[in-house]
Amino acid sequence: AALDIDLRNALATQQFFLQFQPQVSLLTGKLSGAEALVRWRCPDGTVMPPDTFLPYAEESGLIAAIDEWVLSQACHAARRWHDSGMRLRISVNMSSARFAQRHIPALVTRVLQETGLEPRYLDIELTETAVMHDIERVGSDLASLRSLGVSVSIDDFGVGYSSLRSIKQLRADRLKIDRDFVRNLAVSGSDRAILRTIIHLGHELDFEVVAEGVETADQLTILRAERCDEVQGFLFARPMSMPDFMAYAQRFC
Ligand code: G
Ligand code: G
Ligand code: NA
Repeated sequence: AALDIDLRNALATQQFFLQFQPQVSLLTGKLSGAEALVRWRCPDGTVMPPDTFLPYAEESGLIAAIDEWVLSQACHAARRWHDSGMRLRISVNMSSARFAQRHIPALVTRVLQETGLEPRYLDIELTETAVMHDIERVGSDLASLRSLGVSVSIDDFGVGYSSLRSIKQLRADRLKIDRDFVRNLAVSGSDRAILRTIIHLGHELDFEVVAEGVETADQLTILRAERCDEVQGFLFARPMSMPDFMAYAQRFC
């Protein structure tokens, strides 16, 4: 309960902030966008990663307000990139709890209007587990988002509970391969076989495939050879502040 009050206060007093981690296209070699990642700067100055506080926010229901704040801030940030000539996409995480409330398409419509961001530059990330948990309801919201022109990515793909049969029901644009499959890529033949299979299956079903947690040049070489579309990870950059990301993007372009 104490943490609940802290989180409410944190939201009210702007203690949350976003960092941005680049996503790079292996097709063009260019920056395609960034994932927005929320952090909490506590009054004592320590910065808390999302894993430490989002579960509590989900329990108390405050996650809805946090995700809304993140979405709005992230779209404002992308709008600023566009105003400086950088046509980059922003990826925003949405919790499953938020989706369960069914107002996501309306919220996204409102935030796009407020920020003037073109819909195709917004990507909504939802975990595989969240989608599969309630494929009927979530699926119809995903379809609504896509009809707005917003893209949808299935996050942490491969560690959830999708059966091969249910994958074709996923109404999404991208699969983000969980970093569990990337970690041992260069040393494990079976991990490489799984990764290759996910990429092939994804392409056959018209998904783009993104790999996260790319840390080494060897991993990148393999991902390129296996025709992965996009990569994200410490090899390129850690999540960065807005000014650092803009400087990075200007150097990259
Ligand atoms: O940034 P970091 O790697 O510590 O993030 C850990 C996890 O927290 C990520 O897997 C990500 O999905 C989740 N996360 C980060 N930012 C947000 C956010 O703004 N909203 C939601 N719902 N989840 C987030
Ligand atoms: O699952 P999701 O895409 O939301 O995860 C993003 C999280 O992963 C961020 O919190 C980020 O800090 C972390 N992350 C990003 N790149 C790497 C990486 O190359 N290695 C590791 N270990 N973590 C990463
Ligand atoms: Na994510």
